[in-house]
Amino acid sequence: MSKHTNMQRDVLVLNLEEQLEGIADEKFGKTIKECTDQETYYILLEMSSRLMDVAEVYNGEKKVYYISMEFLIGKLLSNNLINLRVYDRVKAILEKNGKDLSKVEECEPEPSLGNGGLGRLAACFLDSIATLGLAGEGIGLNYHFGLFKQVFKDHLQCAEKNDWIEENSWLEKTDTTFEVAFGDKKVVSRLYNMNVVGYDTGVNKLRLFDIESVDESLVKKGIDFDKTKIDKNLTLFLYPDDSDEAGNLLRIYQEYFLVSNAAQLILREQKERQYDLHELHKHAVIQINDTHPTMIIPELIRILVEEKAFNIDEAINVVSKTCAYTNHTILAEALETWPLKYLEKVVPQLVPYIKELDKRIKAKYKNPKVQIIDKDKKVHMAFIDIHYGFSINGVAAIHTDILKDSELNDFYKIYPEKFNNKTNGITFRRWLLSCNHPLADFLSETIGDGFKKDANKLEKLLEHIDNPEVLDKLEEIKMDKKKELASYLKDHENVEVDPDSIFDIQVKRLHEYKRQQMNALYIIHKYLEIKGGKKPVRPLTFIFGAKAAPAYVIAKDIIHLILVLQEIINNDPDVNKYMKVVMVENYNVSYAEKLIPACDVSEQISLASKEASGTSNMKFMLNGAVTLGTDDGANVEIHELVGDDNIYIFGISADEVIKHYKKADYVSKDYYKKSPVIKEAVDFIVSKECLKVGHKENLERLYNELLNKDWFMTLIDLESYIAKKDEIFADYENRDKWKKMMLTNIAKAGYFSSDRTIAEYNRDIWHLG
Ligand code: TH1
Repeated sequence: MSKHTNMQRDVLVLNLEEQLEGIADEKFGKTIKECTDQETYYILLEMSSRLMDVAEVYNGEKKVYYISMEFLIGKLLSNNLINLRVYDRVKAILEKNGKDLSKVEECEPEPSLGNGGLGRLAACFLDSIATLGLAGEGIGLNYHFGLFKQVFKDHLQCAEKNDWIEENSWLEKTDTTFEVAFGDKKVVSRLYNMNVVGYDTGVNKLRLFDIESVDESLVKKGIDFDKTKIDKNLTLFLYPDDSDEAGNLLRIYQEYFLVSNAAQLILREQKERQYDLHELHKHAVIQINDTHPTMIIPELIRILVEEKAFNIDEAINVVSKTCAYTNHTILAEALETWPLKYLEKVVPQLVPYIKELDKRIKAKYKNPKVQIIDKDKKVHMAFIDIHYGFSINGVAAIHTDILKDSELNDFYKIYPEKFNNKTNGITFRRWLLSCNHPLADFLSETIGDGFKKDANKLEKLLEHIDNPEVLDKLEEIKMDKKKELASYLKDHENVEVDPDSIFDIQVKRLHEYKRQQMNALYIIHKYLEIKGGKKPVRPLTFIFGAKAAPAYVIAKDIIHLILVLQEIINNDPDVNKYMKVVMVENYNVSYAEKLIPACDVSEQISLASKEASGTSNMKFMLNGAVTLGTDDGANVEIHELVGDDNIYIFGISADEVIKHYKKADYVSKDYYKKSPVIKEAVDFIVSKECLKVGHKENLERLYNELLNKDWFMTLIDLESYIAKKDEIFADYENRDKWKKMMLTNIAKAGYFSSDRTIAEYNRDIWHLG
């Protein structure tokens, strides 16, 4: 921080109370005491903005541009106060004035600019980039209604718009506008900025582009709107229904809108700084977050050739040295391949460049599996990134190995030097300091607060593994968090849960590969056991949070099943003393911040090989939960770090799964026929009890899916899952063992700080000064 700005900050912070009173008076003509919680939120928003305005702005010779369709930033107030190092003072000042900061936090609307892990990762990365003092910015879109807001009606998921933008917000409207030309129309964009403040450091920007002509009134009921009115709908929602052609086209319009703006912004900055564009790669590195922003590659090449007098070889050369790609999934349906005819309609100006890039590969390699445009005239976006970017990384060790050895093996053989792993991470500012103050404070008391800047210092906690006071305190903090959650669930979901029960939590996007349906089958199994007279030693609370993509029929059926089970079980007097089920409505970042600190058992049960990394697994362990999972994604690394004794692993291995897919020899019905336990649980889905509460169509469809398809092999792992889960619940009674497992998980979580991840990106890919 420069001397000058430092002084300005000191003045503001020294007189914090006066400043806050001043803002209250200016804005509302009131004292803080007289302000409502809502007004107090706006006062703190203003105060934070002033502090951020005097913080150092990073301006290196080289900058990273993290381009992403999603930035799941969550609420910002609490985090910004923590990173600005004024949280405790603000809290005390508010208390003095009869206000509770946590109530004030509730007034902030939550932006939902992401689906799940991929978007939240981008947000954690921005926090770490700023914290490490690196020059970097995020470039994304300013969706007016974000991802939909989930409501349950009649045990079904319904989607409504999430109206989050207010007059006063963290968004700053700028004067920057660009023209974006599509094949059939032009729109004008406008840039909005959000400050991203590092922990005790300076600020970077998140750049969010919007269109001037957007029309919110296009959305009539739920989330339905006319998908063809691009100039009015472009930035209304994230990831519109992609079940039809109009939805797919809209997604391509959005993606091109993002990259066209990004390219214009980046090139304008190069010009302002008088850099030679032939040296673009020395001043800019573009990290492409999954394939969604891949069109930045042909777009930059096009601009350099058509507007900057580059020849095509020069343009391809410099762009290839500037762009790096992160792969987040091997699921075929998530790897974007756009029909060439869609691109011809939306972005005809890019098509000659994509064809040129394709032609060069066809001339060099005969292998049909590495071609950008395939024989069906589909464009493989990831292949553009791999051929014409300088780095490709997976997001956990096992995931990168699968990319190298199977999924992208043909490419690995061509470009072994481009492949690298960057195991995901999470920001400890949000996922410990902000969401779990009691734990963060206790850790500071016990091991000093060095861990706040260097997460590896958490390992010091291991020195206390035999200290009963420390162990008891960890247990007490967990219990307090469970009580808080129980009271929140009572108020918001109208479900009463016992804080003395085991809290078993699965929160993540709803997808068959993540196997929420397997968790539901266990719940059925337990329910039937209790009905049959076998009671658990301690009550069990099963909590879910998940949104299903509106066009993903089976995912919505799984939500339906869970809501039906919730209704049956919670209202059955024979059973509800022993178990409860809660599917929380509209799971989002703020909900995660309440659920994660209260969790005992973290469910990470994806079919091995399918979860690229997972990041909730890291958040849960950091907050003292024990993982029940498959050897998949980052679970593998958690397993290595905590050892066999501090994690519960079950199920077939990634290698076995890959073999089954290759041989196409998995038949779910065989498992159903062979095992009475499996049969009983699966049959219950279409039992009288379920049909009485739920809908025949949804339940039967799910039942048939499990019996006849089960693409993600739920039934192959169900028995070993049941056995492991019974084991983990039994071990919970061995309190000494359990508390030690909690401590070990917290102590070993340091590796999963996104500060480590970002330091690695910088060391291996970005090379920022
Ligand atoms: C997720 C992965 O599923 C998860 O394993 C990983 O931890 C996370 O990314 C961050 O790396 C993905 N989310 C999406 C969302 C879309 C498309 C692909 C992926 S992969 C829309």
